Amino acid sequence: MTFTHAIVRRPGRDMAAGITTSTLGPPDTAKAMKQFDAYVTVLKDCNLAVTVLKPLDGYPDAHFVEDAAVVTPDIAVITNPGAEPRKGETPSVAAALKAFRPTVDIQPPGTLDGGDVLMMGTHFLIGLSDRTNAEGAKQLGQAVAQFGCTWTTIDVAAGLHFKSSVNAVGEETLLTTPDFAGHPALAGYRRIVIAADEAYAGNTLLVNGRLIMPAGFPDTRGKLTVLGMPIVELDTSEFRKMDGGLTCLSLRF
Ligand code: CIR
Repeated sequence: MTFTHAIVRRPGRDMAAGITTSTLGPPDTAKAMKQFDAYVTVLKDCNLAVTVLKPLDGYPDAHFVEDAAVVTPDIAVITNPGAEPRKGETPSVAAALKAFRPTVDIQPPGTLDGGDVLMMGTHFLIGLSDRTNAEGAKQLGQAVAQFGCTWTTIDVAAGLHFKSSVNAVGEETLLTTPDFAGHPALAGYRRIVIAADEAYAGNTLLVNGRLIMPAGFPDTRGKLTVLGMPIVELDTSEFRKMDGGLTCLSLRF
């Protein structure tokens, strides 16, 4: 799929107050800003027009914009994030998306985080996690089914979101951690399985023929080389401290 746009949000100075399970210590905010700027530069290098939203006061995770919406070629589904402190992030993302797509809202009791949704062409893989429940997945599935898309759910037994572990690195190719490699829902795809000690590299992003991967995972980089695409490594250390990574930092469409 070719993307033309991305929406990102500059991290706020309060980003260290976000939710995390990581034991890597607090993020260095100044360093995170530089990492964010480098990320935006790479998205622009991939020929995307990038909309940069302002930090959202009181929402220290709001720069992880991917969780607030799922943007398809037809619609933008505005999520109901599963974590209570993140629910107020969606209105400003919905406002930004209204210029591009009709919007549809996930309604409670459905909860959904965009990080659990992987679009493989017209098929949606939807992770059921601590953030995304069956009702939220069903509402998303029904919304995209109106446009001829199909969907299936997958239990997320490892990692925060489904895309913490599994991502598209080709139209029919997935990069996956060993935890998901044998899952029946992924059986129809070519799978590149990364080593367990490089699990964070599962959060690699394919944009317009380029692979953007977190820096410092040489084994995974070697495995991705066979795809013959340019690979760009980005340092995401400060976002990793907050359980985030490359896919979480943007909405691409
Ligand atoms: C959270 O726990 O919600 C944030 N600290 C991290 C969100 C990462 N988002 C993503 O993987 N899509």
